[in-house]
Amino acid sequence: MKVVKLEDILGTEREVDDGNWVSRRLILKKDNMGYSVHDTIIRAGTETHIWYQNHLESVYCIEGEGEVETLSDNKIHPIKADTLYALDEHDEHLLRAKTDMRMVCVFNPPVSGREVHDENGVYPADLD
Ligand code: 9YT
Repeated sequence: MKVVKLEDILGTEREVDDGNWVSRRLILKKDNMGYSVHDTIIRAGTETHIWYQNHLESVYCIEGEGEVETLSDNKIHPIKADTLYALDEHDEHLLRAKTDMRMVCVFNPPVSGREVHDENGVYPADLD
């Protein structure tokens, strides 16, 4: 069994800062769980274009407030603490944070930790 503490991964390669967000990867592909688990802070006042064409993601907001706009229908989905959104159709979206938002994110397939969003907000498929 594994126990992972956030305090032990801060400042390591498992902490990835993209400017709009900082993601602490608690579980990655190399942990062989079949998914990855991230504790991500979305910074207040940011808007991020995201389109995970190669991944499914569930995002559970545990602190803060913002919204997701799905670009297929331009619907605005208010997100605050205790709300989960699931990108079950690889939904292209804009994530806007009104305050800092703390999100627990689960990715299937798991991310390796080396992905960065490309210009379309996409992570590449299945890096090792
Ligand atoms: C909520 C979301 O998708 N934020 C972007 C970062 C992503 N969660 C990650 O790589 O940890």
